[in-house]
Amino acid sequence: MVRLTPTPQVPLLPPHQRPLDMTDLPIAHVPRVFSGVQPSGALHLGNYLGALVKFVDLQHRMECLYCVVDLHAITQPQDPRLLAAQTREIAAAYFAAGVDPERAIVFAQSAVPEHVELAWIFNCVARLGWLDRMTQFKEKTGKNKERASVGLYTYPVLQAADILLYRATHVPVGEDQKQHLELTRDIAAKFNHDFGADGFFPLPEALIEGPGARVMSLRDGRAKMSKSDPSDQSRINLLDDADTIAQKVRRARTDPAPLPEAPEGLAERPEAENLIGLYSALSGESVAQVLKRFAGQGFGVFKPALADLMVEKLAPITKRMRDLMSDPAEIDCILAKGAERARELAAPILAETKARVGFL
Ligand code: AQP
Repeated sequence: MVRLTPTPQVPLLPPHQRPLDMTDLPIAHVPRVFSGVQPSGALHLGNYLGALVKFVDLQHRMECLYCVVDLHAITQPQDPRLLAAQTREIAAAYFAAGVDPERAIVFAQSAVPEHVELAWIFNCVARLGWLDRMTQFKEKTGKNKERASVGLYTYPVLQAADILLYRATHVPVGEDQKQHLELTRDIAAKFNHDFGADGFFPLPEALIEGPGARVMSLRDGRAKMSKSDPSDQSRINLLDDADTIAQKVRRARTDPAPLPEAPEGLAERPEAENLIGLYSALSGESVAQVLKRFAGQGFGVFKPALADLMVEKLAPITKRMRDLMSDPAEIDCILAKGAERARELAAPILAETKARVGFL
């Protein structure tokens, strides 16, 4: 659960006033949200429901930083001619979904070099054994581990730095990021322990709950919807037009049985469960309510209703995204201002971290 009552923040000491034993901790942490999306391809419905919807909601309740994590994107090959455009596209998606850059701090990760500096320190805190257990690295590399970049392997360490650089306490993400968040907590706890800094870094909470926490591929109900899936038919992109959405939903893999009367009837039917889950997430109705309406019907009836709902919800976002993307200079300006604000928050935290490590 999100804690909404702010706790007072103990200000960081300027380096020259810092006592050597630093026993002024633990620190009460201001509730602060950090999250990001990689500009590694077209944003899809999973990113929207798993992350963006939560970003919009949280900005009204807490201080929020939303980053376009371009340093993460280059852990896998990116076309340099496209990366900047994709970074702007993610920012446009944030704003089109309802993130207000006056309220939340929105910026590109590479514009705040403090992320990389803290990541190096954390590379020396995290243990190889911890990273060896990360399932996303295994999923992304498959049998080609030897050819993966070192950056892809240490990706979760950079993610820990992204979050802890601002001493963020809450991280809205989809379910696929749960393990990485646990690693962030382990790194925070080990740093605090190793450097006698009890409570210096918070142990951030993942905000995963919500109906769109795990959106699955339209081609395989057991694989998550992903930007990097080679099949465009596997996902609904935020920039897809109405006809494309209708066609993708029509072609989505399903089974021949009619829809059940209750959620239990969706067990062992991953594709049906995914489509019903999408209807529920987009309509705001519970899965049980959706099933009540469509029980006994085949996908021939359900799919057009789902496609209509998707178009109704996504079309205004798509339009706003396109409008915003027609003015790249404006997006760059908003991101640059956001980076300045982010650096102001990060600087004293990084300075304190470096002092604790023993750097002059
Ligand atoms: N299928 C999904 N369902 C729910 N949430 C999802 N997210 C991603 N896929 C789903 C959430 O979107 C946020 C941004 O993700 P990301 O782009 O930074 O990284 P990712 O999780 O690796 O997303 P993709 O789409 O699978 O990208 P690629 O293919 O480039 O790796 C995160 O909060 C994530 O949980």
